[in-house]
Amino acid sequence: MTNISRQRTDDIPLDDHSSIVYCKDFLSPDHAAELLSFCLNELPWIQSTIKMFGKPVTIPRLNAWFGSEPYSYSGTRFTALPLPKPLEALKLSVEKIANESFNSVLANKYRDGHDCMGWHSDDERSLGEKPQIASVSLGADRRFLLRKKNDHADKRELLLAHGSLLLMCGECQTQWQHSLPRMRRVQDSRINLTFRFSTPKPGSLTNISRRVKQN
Ligand SMILES: O=C(O)CCC(=O)C(=O)O
Ligand SMILES: [Mn+2]
Repeated sequence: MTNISRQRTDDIPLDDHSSIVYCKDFLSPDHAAELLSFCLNELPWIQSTIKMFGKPVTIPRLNAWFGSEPYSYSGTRFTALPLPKPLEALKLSVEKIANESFNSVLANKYRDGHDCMGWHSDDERSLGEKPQIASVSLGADRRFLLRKKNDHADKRELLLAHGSLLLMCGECQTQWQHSLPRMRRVQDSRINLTFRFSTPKPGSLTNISRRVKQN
């Protein structure tokens, strides 16, 4: 069954070991507008080509990757860029709510409702066993779907609003998949910023800070 959540701050259990937290009014309207304009105009967006069934496919969105380590995704390698100042400040606010430290951000730009992201989990090995993923949305409201990996009929649906924060917790990435479907009527752009903790590869010179915050 599909549930649409419209509550302001919503702790939504998915199963005994997985939950999501949705904070609709995470950012003030002014801060959200400022960040949206910064991300649209200042981030170094690129459109990647990935390999699907051995064939190159241009993905239907733009990306930028910030952190200390490069990021690989379906054969594409993103060079890590330093986090711009406005996103550094945002990271601190996200960390307070998530009670966890993050060291990387994957930014997605959906130019309009034709851009989308298919079913997947954020389960790269570098993210660890049960990664918490924190996701800030700016711009056009878009549907966000979750489905259980071993029972695709078990689904949830949220409308991710401008200025909201979504936390995916527990076994969300091992037991569930998520996607952002096309919404052809939507003409405005949407930015999504996912905050992650990515463990550097052995031999990397990066200093790992403690993952769980102590305060
Ligand atoms: O745009 C979104 O809300 C989802 C982004 C996402 O799932 C990802 O970057 O892995
Ligand atoms: Mn994801």
